[in-house]
Amino acid sequence: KVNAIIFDLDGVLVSTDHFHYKAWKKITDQLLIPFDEEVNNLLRGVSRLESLDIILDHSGLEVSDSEKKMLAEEKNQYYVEFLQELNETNIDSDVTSTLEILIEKNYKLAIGSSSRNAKFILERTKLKQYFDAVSDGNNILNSKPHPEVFLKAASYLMESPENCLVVEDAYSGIEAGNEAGMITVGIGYAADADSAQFSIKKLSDILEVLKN
Ligand code: G16
Ligand code: MG
Repeated sequence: KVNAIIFDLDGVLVSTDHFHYKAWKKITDQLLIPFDEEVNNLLRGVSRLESLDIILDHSGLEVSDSEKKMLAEEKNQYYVEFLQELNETNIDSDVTSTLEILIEKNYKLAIGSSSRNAKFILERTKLKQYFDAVSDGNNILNSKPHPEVFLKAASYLMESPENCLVVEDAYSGIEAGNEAGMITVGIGYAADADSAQFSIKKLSDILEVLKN
């Protein structure tokens, strides 16, 4: 029985994925290394530093650990600059109406995001009010596909994993949800992930999934 729903943030509730792309693109242009949407898709759900490793791996460029730290920080400065444009008008009405219906149906709702900027994004978009708990990049040691971020969310909600459903746009996030022993639903980029137990086109389709 599903009691709680854990939502990934970037790519599920809000389209910040494009801001991540633009911020990394500034860095890769400076370094004169290639970076495209295809590589960007590999960064979904992956932590900041691990994302940089993936980008560097694709380019063959080697940099020191201290330089990596600086580059990741610089990327975040660009990203946070883009986030200043974000507000509640950037949230699809399908998202807010679905969250409202789920609350009315007494589901507990949480965020399970790899981002260290999750709370800032939730505040800027006025999404924060819908959630009973936020598990994000600040409270985990291992990022997706490790299940930690979702297991923490479940424990904040005081629910056992088998009663939780995860909505994800990243393959790494579907893997993390499965690993956590939760029901997994793929959307967006992960809508055709074979490993997801369900696949939806828009967030409100989750209401149909819950009838199963
Ligand atoms: C998001 C994005 C990733 C990003 C990660 C870390 O995760 O999908 O691309 O690298 O957060 O973000 P930050 O640099 O803000 O800490 P999610 O889990 O919400 O999709
Ligand atoms: Mg995501």
